[in-house]
Amino acid sequence: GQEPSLDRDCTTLSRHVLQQLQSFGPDAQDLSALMNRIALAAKLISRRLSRSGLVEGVLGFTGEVNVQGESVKRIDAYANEVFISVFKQSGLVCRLASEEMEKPYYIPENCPIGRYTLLYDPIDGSSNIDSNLNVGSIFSIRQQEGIDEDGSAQDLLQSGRKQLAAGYVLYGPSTMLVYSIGKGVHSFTLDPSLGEFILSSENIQLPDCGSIYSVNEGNFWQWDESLRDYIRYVHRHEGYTARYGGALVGDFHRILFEGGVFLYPGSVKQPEGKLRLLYETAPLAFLAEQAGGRASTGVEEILDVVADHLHQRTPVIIGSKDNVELVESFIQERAREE
Ligand code: P6P
Repeated sequence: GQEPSLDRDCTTLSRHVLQQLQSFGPDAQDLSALMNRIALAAKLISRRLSRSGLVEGVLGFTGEVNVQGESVKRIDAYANEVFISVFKQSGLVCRLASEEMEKPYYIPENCPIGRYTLLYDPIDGSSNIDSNLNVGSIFSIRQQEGIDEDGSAQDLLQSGRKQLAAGYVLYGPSTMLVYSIGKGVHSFTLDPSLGEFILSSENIQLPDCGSIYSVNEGNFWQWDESLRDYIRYVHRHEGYTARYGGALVGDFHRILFEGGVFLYPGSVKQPEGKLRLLYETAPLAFLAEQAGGRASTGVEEILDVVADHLHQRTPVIIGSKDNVELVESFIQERAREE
């Protein structure tokens, strides 16, 4: 039955991580401490976002440009700095890799004792801030494997199945943190009055099939014919509804909780699609599989992709098993004809 509300109020993030791992080995303690650091970063960013538009420095541009070639809004730079400073103090993370940094950043104080690498997108969908719509942070934790001399971070390019933990923070009407350490997917809601993330859903499971498809149909003419076949199909068949917020974390969160499929396909101009593998699609693919769903590039599982560089992009089809398979069937159909 439902735990008494007090118990639920006291299931904080760090306690939850320890509970899951049962064993209190070094990994359990480390992952619990790391999730606590993520929570601290999330609280700092959430607080800043709640003032966006009021406080100088949250909106507007720094004039710099990130790996996307997008002009960096101040909040992206601020959020990137938050993760760096929070994890400097952790003593656990030796290296940070972010969309906002061309090369990974080694935390000198923590190396070489640091056992982990954090990969993250500090603020995803920052263009949504100006219209006060949701944005998110995405993170992935991997083992620190040696010190790469030339900073090419070859060890980070291994498949997403090497991830120890992954998740995201959704800065929406409430701030939610959703994570997995390989033992199911769990969500926490920030209680600002407590300053704590309190457990809200455990062992979230994606339904095998859902009615939502989430894709930017404005790119329709950029896609391969197979994706257009899929869109024509869902237009013609009852029971589908389109939802697209234009920010990955919010669009994925909707699929995780309601079922269906999110797609960001490749296009003629960008065959690899727009979204980054190591700190966007691989962490979400980790969650999707942990929640009983799937994440595909259209031809292979996202979690099997081995990157050839840090900021590599992949096409992504992610969500309920049956919905992902339906999209793939159109891709396979066209491939047979070629
Ligand atoms: P489009 C936001 O800029 C972002 O990186 C993701 O958060 C989002 O899923 C995607 O790009 C939206 O791209 O081309 O649909 O505007």
